[in-house]
Amino acid sequence: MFTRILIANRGEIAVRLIRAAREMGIETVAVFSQADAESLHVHLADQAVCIGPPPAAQSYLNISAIISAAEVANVDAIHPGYGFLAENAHFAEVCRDCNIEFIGPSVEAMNLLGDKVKCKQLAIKQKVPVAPGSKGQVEDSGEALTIARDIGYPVIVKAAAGGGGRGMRVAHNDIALQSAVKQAMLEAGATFGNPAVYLEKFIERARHVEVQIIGDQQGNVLHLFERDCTMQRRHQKLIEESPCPVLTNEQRAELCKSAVRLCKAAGYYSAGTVEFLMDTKSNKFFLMEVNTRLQVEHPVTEMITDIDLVKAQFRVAAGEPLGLTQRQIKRNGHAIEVRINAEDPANNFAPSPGTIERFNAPGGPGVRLDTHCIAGYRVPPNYDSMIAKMIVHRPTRDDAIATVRRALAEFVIEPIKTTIPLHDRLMRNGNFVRGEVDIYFVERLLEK
Ligand code: MV4
Repeated sequence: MFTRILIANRGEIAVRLIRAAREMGIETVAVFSQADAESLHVHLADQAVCIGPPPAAQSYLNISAIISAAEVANVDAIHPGYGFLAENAHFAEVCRDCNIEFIGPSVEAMNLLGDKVKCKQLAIKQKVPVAPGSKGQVEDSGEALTIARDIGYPVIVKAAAGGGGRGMRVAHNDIALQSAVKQAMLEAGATFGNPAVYLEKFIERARHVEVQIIGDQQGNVLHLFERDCTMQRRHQKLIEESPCPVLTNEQRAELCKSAVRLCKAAGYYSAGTVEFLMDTKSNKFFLMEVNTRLQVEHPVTEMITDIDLVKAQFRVAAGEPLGLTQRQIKRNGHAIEVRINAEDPANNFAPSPGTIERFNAPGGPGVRLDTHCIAGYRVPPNYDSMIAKMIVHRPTRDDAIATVRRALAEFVIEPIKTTIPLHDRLMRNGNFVRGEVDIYFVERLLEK
C-alpha cells in the first residue's frame, strides 16, 4: 500500500479523501490556493503545500505546481478527486512519466472513454444500447441532414470532446440543424481543440440513471448498482438517490450488465460511472457517456452497498485485486443525497460566498454529512459553490425522504444563502415523492 499520497483537490472531497487515507494508515499531503489557507483539508492533512493564487487555473489546475509539490513531498500517488484535473488524461500521463501513481483509470481508458464518439462506437460493438444517430463523427451539415431525415426530428448535436452538457445543440428542422452543426463544430474546436461532433435522436422526456463501476488492474469489473440523478438544474445535479425509484429489477440487471461490459471492453480500472438516459415514454435506455472519475454523488452508492469507494480506489491503484465477486455486492435500503450550495435559490441561484457565522450540522440516525465547513469558515468566491452534501440512508424511500426533511430542518448555515430551502420544497413536492419527474422537472417548476 502507499505510504504517502497527495490530494489534488479542495473542499469536501479533499476532506473525504484524507479521512479514507488516515483510516488506512496512508499519510496525506494537501495542496491549497491562497484562498484556502484556512480550509479544513489543510488542517486535516499531515502536510500542506500552497500551490498558487486563488484562480483555479493558477492553483488546482496548475499541473507543474502540483507535480512539484508531489516531488518535494515524495508521494507515491495523487488522487485528483472530482472536477479540476480528475478527467485530464494529460495530467494522468504526466503523473505516470514522473513515476507517481494517478489514482484513477489508465491514460488509455481516459482517452478512449473521454472521446464520446469512440466511446459510443465501443458501446455499439458491446451491444450497449445507444440512441439512434450517426455511426461516428458527422463530417458536415449535409451528412447531418441525411441522418436527421432518417431518424426524425428533434435531433441533438454533441461534441465528441464535450460532456456534462457542454457543446450540445438541439435542432427541430433542417435549417436549424445546418447552423447547429456548423456552430457546434466551431465551438468544439475553440473550446476543446477537437471539432468532431456527432448526431443523436433527441430524447424529449428522460431520466438520468447512472451505474457505478469499480475495476481492478487484474481485469475484474464489478457494478455497484445505479443512481438516479434526474433532479438537476442547468446540468448541476441537485438530488441523487439509489435505487432509481422507477426501475424494475430486470431493467436494473440489464443496465448494470451493459455498464460492466462497456468498462471491461475499455480495460477500465478504478471507480467510474456509466451514464444513461431513460426515455420515460418508451422505458428504454441509451448510453450518454462514461465519467472516468469518482463522482460527487458516490456516497449514495457507499450507503446502499456498504463499500467504501475511496478505499477501493486506493487499493486498486496500488495494484491490489478487488477480492470481491458480483454476488457479494448487495443492495440495502434507500439513500438520498442533497447538494447544499452557497447560492440563493430565491435570486436565480446567485453565488453567495462569505463567512459562515453559524453552522449547525444535522445528525442523528441515518444522516451522513460530507463537508469542509465549520462556523467561522469563509466560503471563497473562486470555486464551485457546493459546500456540503447531506446523505441519508433509510430502509425505504419514504423513510429516507422523511429523514431528509427532518435533517434539513435541523441544518443551520448563516448568514450566507444556501439551497437548503429549495431542497425542503423539493422533498415536499408530490411529483418528486411519486417519482414522476424528468431531467427538466426542476427548471419547469422554478419557471412558474
Ligand atoms: C441527450 C439528451 C437527450 N437526448 N441525448 C446532457 C449531458 C450530456 N451527458 C448529455 N446530455 C443530454 N443528452 C439525447 N440523445 C438530453 C441531455 C440532457 C441532460 C441529460 C441528463 C441530465 C440533464 C440533462 C439536461 C439537458 C440535456
